[in-house]
Amino acid sequence: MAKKNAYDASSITVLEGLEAVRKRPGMYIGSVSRKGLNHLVYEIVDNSVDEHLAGYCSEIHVTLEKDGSCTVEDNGRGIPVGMHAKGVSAERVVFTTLHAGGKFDDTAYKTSGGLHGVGSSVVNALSSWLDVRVMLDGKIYHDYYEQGIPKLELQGGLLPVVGKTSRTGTCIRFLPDPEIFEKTWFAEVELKSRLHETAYLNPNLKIYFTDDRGEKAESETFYEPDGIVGFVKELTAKEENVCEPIYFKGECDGILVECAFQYVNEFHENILGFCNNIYNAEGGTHLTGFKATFTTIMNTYARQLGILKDKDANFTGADVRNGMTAVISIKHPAPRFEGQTKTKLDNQDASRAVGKVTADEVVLYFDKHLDVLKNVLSCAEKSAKIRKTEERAKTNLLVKPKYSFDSNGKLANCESRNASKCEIFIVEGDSAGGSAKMARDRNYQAIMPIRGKILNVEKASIDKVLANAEIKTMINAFGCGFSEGFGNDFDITKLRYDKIIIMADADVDGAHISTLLLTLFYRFMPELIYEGHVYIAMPPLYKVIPSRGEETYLYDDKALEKYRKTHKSPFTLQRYKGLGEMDAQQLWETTLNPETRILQKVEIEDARMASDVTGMLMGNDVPPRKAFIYRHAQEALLDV
Ligand code: TTJ
Repeated sequence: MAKKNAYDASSITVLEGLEAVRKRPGMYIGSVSRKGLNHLVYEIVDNSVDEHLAGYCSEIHVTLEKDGSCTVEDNGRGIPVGMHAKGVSAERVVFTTLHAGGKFDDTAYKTSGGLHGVGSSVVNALSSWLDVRVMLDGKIYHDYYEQGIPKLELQGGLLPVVGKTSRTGTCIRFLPDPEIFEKTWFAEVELKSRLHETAYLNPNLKIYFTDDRGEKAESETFYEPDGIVGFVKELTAKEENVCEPIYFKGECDGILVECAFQYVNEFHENILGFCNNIYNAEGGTHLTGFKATFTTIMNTYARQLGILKDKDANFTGADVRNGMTAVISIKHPAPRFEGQTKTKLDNQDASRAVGKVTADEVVLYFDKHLDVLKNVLSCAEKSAKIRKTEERAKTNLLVKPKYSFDSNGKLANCESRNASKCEIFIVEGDSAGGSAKMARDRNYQAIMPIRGKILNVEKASIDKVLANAEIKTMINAFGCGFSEGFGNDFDITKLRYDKIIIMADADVDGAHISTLLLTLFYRFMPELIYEGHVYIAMPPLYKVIPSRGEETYLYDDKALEKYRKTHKSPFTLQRYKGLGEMDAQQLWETTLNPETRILQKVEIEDARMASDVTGMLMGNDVPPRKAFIYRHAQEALLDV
C-alpha cells in the first residue's frame, strides 16, 4: 500500500464503498426490514464475540437506548487506535473500509462468514450517527461518524483523548438511519433470542441486555455455562424425554467439532448447525457429515443387537433421527457458504471432520450406555414401522394427476401462470372465502378457503398429515412437492405463487390457524419461509365513519386511540368481529388490494425462532403463541 497520499486515495474509495452500501443495503445485511435492522446489532456484537474467542473479553453489554440507538460495550482489548498503514488511526479503517468476511487480515478480524462479520463499516454506513469510545492504555479515545462519514478532525491522523480509565474495552453506540430502514424500532424479542443463542454457544461469556426504551428499564443476563447441552435442554424443555442430552467434542484437521443431542417422544427431528457461532439456517456439510456417520453407527448397533435381522433393510437416516434434537457447532478457519440465503455450509472438510469425531465419540458413549442406546433405537423402530404407511400415502399423493389440484373444488385459482405475479390467499372460513373469491383480481389472485382447524402437524405423523384433504390441496396448489426439513423432494423453482398469504381472523382461533399453517410450511416446506414467500394478511379491526371527511380502516387498538386523540369531530365506529363480516368491496380494500392492504412477512431470525415455530407456538400453553402472532401483527408493514 502506497504511503504517499494514501489518506486522500483511501478516503475516496471509502466514500464510494459506503455509497454502494447505502444504495443497496440488502446486499450487505440481507434486508431493510425488521430483520435487517436487528442484523446491525449482531454485526457489532459479533466483533466482541470474536474478541471473546481470542480470549480477551468476558462481558458484553447491549443496551437499547431511549432515543432509538443501541449501545454495545465489551471488556476486550479495545479496537486498535494506533496509526494504520493507510495514514489514519486503525479504528477509522475498521469503520470506513468495506472488508469482506475473512479478507481483513491486518488485525485480529477473523470472521465468521455468511452475512456476518462483514461488519462494522456497513453498520456505520447505515447509521444516522455512530459513536466510538475505545478504552486502552489508560485513556478513552473518541470518534464519531454521520452516515458513515467521519466528523471529527484528527491531529496527525490520531483520535482525540476524552478521558482517563483503568479499564480496557470498546463501546459503540449507533442510531439506524430512517432513510434506509422501513422501521427503526429494534425488535427486542428476536434480539434477546439471538443474544441468548450466542450465550449458549460461548459458555464463558456473559451478555447483559437492557431495554431502556419503555417507562421502566428491562434487563436480562444471558450466561449459559452448560453451553450447547443447555441449548438442547431448552429446545426439548416442553417435550417428554427419551434420554438425557449426550455431549461430545473433538478436533480433526484443524476443525473443532462440538455436538449435543437428545431424544424426545415426538415424530420429528430438529438438528441445528452452527459454524463459528453463526446459525446455518440451510444446514450444510457439518450436518450431512453428522447424519451420514450417525446412520451408519446406529445400523451397525441395530444388527449387533439383533434389532435388525439379516433379511431386514437398514434404518433410514430419518428413522435413526426420529425424535432427535441436536446442536452441532463447529469452528472452521475458512468457512464458505452457499444456498439461496448464503447460510448453507459448503466446506467438504467439515463433513469429514464432523463424521470422524462423531464416529469416535458416539461409539465410545453408546458402548458404555447400552440402556440409552436401546431407548434411542426404539425411536428408530417406531419410525421404520410408520414409514411404510407413509410411503404408501406419499405415492398416493404423487400419482394424482398433476394439474387437477382443484380436486375437491376448493381452490379458486388465478388465470395467470406467471408465478412471479401470482398470489394465493389461504382464507379461514367458507363465508370469508366466498367474499374473497368475489373481491379478488382473478387474473393473479387465487383463493383457497380452509374450514375450521386444519391438522396439527406437530403432533401428527406424516401419513396423517398427507391424508388431510386441505393440506393435500395446498401442497398440490403450490406445485413444489414437500419434504421434511430441507430436502431434495421439494423444488422451490416450481412454486406457482410469489406470495402465499395467510388470511385469518384477528382472534385466538385465527391465531391458531395461522400457527398451524406456519408449522405446516416450516416443517414440510421451510424454503417457502426462508425465501420470503409467506405472509400474514392483517385485516382491520375497525372502520371509522366520520360525520365529515373520509372513512378509514384502523388495524389495532393503538391506532384507534390515536385516531380519538387527533379527531375531535364525532364519528361512527364499526368493529369487525371477523373476515366473514366484510363484504367483497371491503375485503378488497383492506386485505386484497396491494395498494392499500397490510401484509406481514414471516421471517425467521435465529435457530430458536426456527424451533419455536413448532415448539413455542405449538406447545400446549396458549399465551406465548398469542403473543407471537399479535406481536407480528403490531409490526405489520404497509405492503406497497
Ligand atoms: C484487535 O487486535 C488487537 C487487540 O484488539 C483487537 C480488537 O479489535 N478487539 C476488539 C474489537 N474488541 N472489541 C472490538 C469491537 C467491539 C465492538 C462493540 C465493535 C467493534 C467494531 C469492535
